[in-house]
Amino acid sequence: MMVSLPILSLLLGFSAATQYPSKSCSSQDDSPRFTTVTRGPYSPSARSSPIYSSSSQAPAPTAGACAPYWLENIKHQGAAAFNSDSTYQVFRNVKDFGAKGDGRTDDTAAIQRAISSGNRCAPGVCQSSTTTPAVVYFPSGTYLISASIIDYYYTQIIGNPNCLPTILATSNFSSTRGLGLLDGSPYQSTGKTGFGPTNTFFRQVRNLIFDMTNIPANIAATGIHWPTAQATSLQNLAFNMSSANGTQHQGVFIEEGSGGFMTDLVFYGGLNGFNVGNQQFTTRNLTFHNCVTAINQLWDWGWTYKSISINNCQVGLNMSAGGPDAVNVGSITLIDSSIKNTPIGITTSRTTTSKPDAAGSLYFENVKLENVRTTIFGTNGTILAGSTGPSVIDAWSDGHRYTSNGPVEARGPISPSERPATLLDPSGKYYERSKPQYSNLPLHKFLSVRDLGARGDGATDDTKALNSAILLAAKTGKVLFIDAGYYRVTSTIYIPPQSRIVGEALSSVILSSGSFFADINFPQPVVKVALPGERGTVEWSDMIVSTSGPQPGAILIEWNLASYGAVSGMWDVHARIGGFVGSQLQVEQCPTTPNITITASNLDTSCIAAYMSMHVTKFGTGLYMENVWLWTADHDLDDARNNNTQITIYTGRGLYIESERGVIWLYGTSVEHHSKYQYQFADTRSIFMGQIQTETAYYQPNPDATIPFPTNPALDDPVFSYSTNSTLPANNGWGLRILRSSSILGYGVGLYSFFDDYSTACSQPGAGARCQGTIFSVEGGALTYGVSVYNLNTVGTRSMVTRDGVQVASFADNVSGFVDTINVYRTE
Ligand SMILES: *[C@@H]1O[C@H](CO)[C@@H](O)[C@H](O)[C@H]1NC(C)=O
Ligand SMILES: *[C@@H]1O[C@H](CO)[C@@H](O)[C@H](O)[C@H]1NC(C)=O
Ligand SMILES: *[C@@H]1O[C@H](CO)[C@@H](O)[C@H](O)[C@H]1NC(C)=O
Ligand SMILES: *[C@@H]1O[C@H](CO)[C@@H](O)[C@H](O)[C@H]1NC(C)=O
Ligand SMILES: *[C@@H]1O[C@H](CO)[C@@H](O)[C@H](O)[C@H]1NC(C)=O
Ligand SMILES: *[C@@H]1O[C@H](CO)[C@@H](O)[C@H](O)[C@H]1NC(C)=O
Ligand SMILES: *[C@@H]1O[C@H](CO)[C@@H](O)[C@H](O)[C@H]1NC(C)=O
Ligand SMILES: *[C@@H]1O[C@H](CO)[C@@H](O)[C@H](O)[C@H]1NC(C)=O
Ligand SMILES: *[C@@H]1O[C@H](CO)[C@@H](O)[C@H](O)[C@H]1NC(C)=O
Ligand SMILES: CC(=O)N[C@H]1CO[C@H](CO)[C@@H](O)[C@@H]1O
Repeated sequence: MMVSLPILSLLLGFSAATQYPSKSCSSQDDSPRFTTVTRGPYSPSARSSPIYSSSSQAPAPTAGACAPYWLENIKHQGAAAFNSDSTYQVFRNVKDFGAKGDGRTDDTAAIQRAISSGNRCAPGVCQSSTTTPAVVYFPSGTYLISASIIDYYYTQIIGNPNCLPTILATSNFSSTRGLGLLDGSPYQSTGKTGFGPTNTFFRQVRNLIFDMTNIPANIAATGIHWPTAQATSLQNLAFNMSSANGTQHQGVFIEEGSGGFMTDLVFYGGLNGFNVGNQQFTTRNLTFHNCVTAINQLWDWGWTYKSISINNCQVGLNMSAGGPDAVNVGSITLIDSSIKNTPIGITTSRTTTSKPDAAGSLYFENVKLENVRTTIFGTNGTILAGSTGPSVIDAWSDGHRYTSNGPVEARGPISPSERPATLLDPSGKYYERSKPQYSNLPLHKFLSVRDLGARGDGATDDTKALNSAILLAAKTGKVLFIDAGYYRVTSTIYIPPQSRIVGEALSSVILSSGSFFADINFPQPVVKVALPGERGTVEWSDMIVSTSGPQPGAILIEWNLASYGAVSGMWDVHARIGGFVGSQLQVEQCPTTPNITITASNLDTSCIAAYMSMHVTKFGTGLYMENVWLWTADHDLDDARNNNTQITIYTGRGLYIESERGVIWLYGTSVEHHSKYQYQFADTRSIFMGQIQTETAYYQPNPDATIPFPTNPALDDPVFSYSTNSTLPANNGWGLRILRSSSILGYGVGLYSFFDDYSTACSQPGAGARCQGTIFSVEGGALTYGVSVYNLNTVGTRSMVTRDGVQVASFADNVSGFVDTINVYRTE
């Protein structure tokens, strides 16, 4: 998304020179007397035996024996298809740029060369670009740095996962260049970060240790500064900070943006492990040891914390920013986590009279405690006592509840969600699984699609070559490496069961084109994962599916695969529709037309770019999706004016799930700017959502959701009727529509409507949420049950939830700053 929001202006004054004020820990001394409570073991009512275990990374070999990593040694043939420099290098090994990794040589300049060479998109100079992607690879070693490494747009920074390389700061580390050992978007002289924080997409950092222990404890050192947005991830990183009394170190610092996903991070020491604020984020498997405050929440709308382990800290999660008169934190969802040997679990500033009314909303479920003096500490002392011995809090919430009726201002225990056993691991936690990196597979277990004849040059028709490479890899049990490139396809790409496919630099793009995908009444999948009825598993990561030119009949991903007893996954696989070189759907072709009334007859049909982003059919089941962004571009990433110029691209539907069995996990997914809906679930069940996020198309209601896509009853399309009554809310697409479905669990749901025909006046604070009438629809009468949504945040929408067409919750009852927040919504 690309709006700048008022709340951010509070933080824009922040710069590298003005460090975030360090906080005093003295409030611990005011903590209330020690209290003990013991609760029974966690026992969600619907639990029976789970069917699989949450898997982890392959264990790293013992020190000294560092196994080679296939990515380091595979032939490097990835290319930037639409970069005019034919010698442009996608894969960069930092050692080829002069880095020594010997722990003695200052590698700062060499690492920076590896990132910047090739005329790439630099912060402060370039807003965004898709033509200069890079993998910056670190072999094992210790890389000494004396100043910040500055990240560029569209960069994957990857270390050898078999023995994590260490980025070691010198004792005289200079912070004049940036904020942090790695600065994802350094502050410029303008006082703003280099890349617009809500437009900083397509980047990753994984498999590294950031060691700050040489930097004196009293210096406010930062591991990673990461003000980013969708399609970004941090994975498998450790932060080693000073544990000295008075330490000012922090691990990850985020002050703005619209994220995003992070997982498998470990923090040692420091004042704050996490010091973060952003519209929304999904974060899981974070472990904190010996931090003063494990998580300091600066602000948010919604943030989902899953599988968090906090050990030997002073404070677990401080969400009291702003104080009761101006609560900064919209909502926090914390599940399947533990807090141990930490005097204060959570501090909040929410009270019955705090402002804004619905802010500071907190939901937690299945949280283990051990030796925690106070679980929740409020402005006037203990809100929820702690526990000396081990105990579990099944579920507890603080905020606006809509259960049998609402709103009810509620604080206290609540019955936990009824968790379908099919979604759980053996310990009763929701199943989770990190992106496979194949660290223990030898190089000969990989095939390169380019070796097998696919060109990926953006021009050649690669349909045949890609299809046969995928089949060969599946048949021979190999992982298919899709080298960076744009693979133009003119009919469907079929991914059979047992496929394992991995892309490069988030720039391995399947690009549909031509007449096969041109019929709005006869849509075709671009990528079809299994045929209906096929069983098995598929692993697919780090890729993008896109369209080129008008493709009104393109379904980007169709998922038919049935996985039972094992789980299939999509990690960092995104749909990107329009807004990049090669799409033929840029500002030249598809400008916005806010001052022209768009009708079926004057609508520019050459900008109808997809029928649907993703369809999980009746057959598809056992699907794990993590960090998946289905994006219809709202602006041009390769705008020649370097100004993120907005564009109008029409796509019909976002993510449609009609799986009969369900069993689908959505960790850190977002779906944006489709016409009829972003998410729609029909006749399905057992779906876990851990922070989902949507945006309504910016052009709506000009035109509204009735055009250009005809209603397809076979897909249970919502029926909109065109309204000429200007006092009625317009027919914009749904953010989330649930019909005839059960056991739908939303742990963090953000449904945003910022615009009315490209004007944001309708979503400004105090404007009366005028962008959209309704955004979240629960339908199907008694056939829909077991829907639980925690921390629903909406923007610009009058009615936050409707049940069978009747308003359940009005925004006016749940104002929470820029957003409106409901803490708990449950159907019967
Ligand atoms: C910083 O320390 C390194 C040794 O760790 C030394 O080589 C270098 O000269 C120092 N730089 C400055 C600017 O003091
Ligand atoms: C952290 O740094 C200390 C001091 O350099 C070192 O002893 C320790 O092994 C490091 N821990 C990790 C996890 O890197
Ligand atoms: C930490 O430092 C403060 C003041 O600098 C001092 O009062 C306190 O006793 C110290 N704590 C420990 C555990 O050393
Ligand atoms: C959590 O992250 C740590 C650190 O990367 C990793 O060792 C562990 O396997 C992860 N756990 C799971 C369940 O993935
Ligand atoms: C929590 O953070 C606030 C600043 O947002 C600070 O004033 C307060 O002291 C912190 N509370 C604790 C217990 O550290
Ligand atoms: C907290 O304490 C203050 C000062 O004693 C009091 O005015 C306020 O009403 C209390 N708030 C709550 C929620 O108890
Ligand atoms: C559209 O209309 C508004 C107000 O009527 C005007 O301010 C704006 O300049 C117009 N935009 C264009 C692109 O013509
Ligand atoms: C860049 O876009 C902004 C609005 O998004 C506009 O005000 C400004 O004039 C544009 N600048 C250029 C150089 O096009
Ligand atoms: C428009 O809708 C409003 C609200 O439902 C209604 O009161 C009004 O009569 C309608 N106007 C027309 C012209 O139908
Ligand atoms: C239930 C509840 O707290 N409702 C409040 C919603 O917000 C408005 C304005 O902020 C209050 O007036 C209501 O009391």
